[in-house]
Amino acid sequence: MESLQHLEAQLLEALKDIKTDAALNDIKAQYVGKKGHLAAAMQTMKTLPAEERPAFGQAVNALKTVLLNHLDSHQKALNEAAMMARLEQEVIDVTLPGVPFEQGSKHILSQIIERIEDLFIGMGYLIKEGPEVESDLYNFEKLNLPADHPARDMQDSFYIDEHTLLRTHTSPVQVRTMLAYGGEKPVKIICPGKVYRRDDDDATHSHQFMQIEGLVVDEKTSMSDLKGTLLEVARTMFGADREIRLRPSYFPFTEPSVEVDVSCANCEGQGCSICKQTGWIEILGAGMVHDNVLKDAGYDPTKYQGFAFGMGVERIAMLAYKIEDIRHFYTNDQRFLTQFKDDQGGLEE
Ligand code: 2U9
Repeated sequence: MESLQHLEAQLLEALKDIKTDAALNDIKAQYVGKKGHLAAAMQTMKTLPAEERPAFGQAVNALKTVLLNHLDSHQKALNEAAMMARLEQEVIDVTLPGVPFEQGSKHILSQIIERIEDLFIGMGYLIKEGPEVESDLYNFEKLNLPADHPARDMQDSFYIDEHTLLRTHTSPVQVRTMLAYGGEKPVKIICPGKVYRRDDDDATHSHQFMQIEGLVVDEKTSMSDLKGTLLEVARTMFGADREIRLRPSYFPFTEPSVEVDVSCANCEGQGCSICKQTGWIEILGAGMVHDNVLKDAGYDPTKYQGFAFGMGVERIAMLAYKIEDIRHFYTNDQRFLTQFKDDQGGLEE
């Protein structure tokens, strides 16, 4: 009985040094296992006089419960310590600054093209694209520019072979569309895309640039339809208060032809350095489609009329955002590009 009483104290003393599950399992075996101290105590019971055995048996059982409780508490303490150690190792400092996430934005030329596309989609136009490597047939011949026309000079275009060149405008897309429509269906399209001209690059010229051209062919199409349409373009790009004026001009593929000015948003028409004191800025060219062009694309000019227009996207962007050098669009300087977040805002500031 006396040695039984010491067992609890012994166990508590031993547990003080137990830091691992394995060591705890050893101790558990030593005390409450089949060959442990309690089992040995039970063995000694046989040597006791019969009247002492029940009390001894009860004492052993009670002690077993007490020892198991101590072992269990220690196990819980070990588990808790292990969890705390893990938490400490996996600690996240929520006060540390985050890793910056740089969000890109659309190129300013793409933004302008999409804005003009949206305008024309709203007016029922289709967007058409075509090849950048073209035949002289679609790029010149079908646009009323015959073989001896000065605009077809080898010096002015990038020829690939005698009859193949990089397109100098997106007009061949309109020609292809008219031919595909077979001279019967009305046409209402805009054609955005890259074009190429043999120019020396400088602040206002580039051998490659973006154009948007438009073409409407129908049975009652007039110059006033053209003017109303171009007024929408001017107001979309330069602000709701803008006015336009048309000046006579010449293009081989339109007759009559006009150049289109927008009233200067900078000085409200008073005259400033941006509009060279005139109050007006040239933004595009346009006209009624030449009879020869309608005919060559299969449309009967006594039945159909058409209007067409063309604009350089870089020029529009330079005017709208006061960009002074066309080469900024192509050199991918982040300091330039990041100024134009796609917010639809800047153009009408
Ligand atoms: C077809 C019939 C007619 C397209 C047109 C212009 C006037 C024009 C220039 C603006 C600045 C080119 O980028 S720019 O240098 N374009 O002035 N373009 S009418 O006329 C067409 C096109 C296709 C079948």
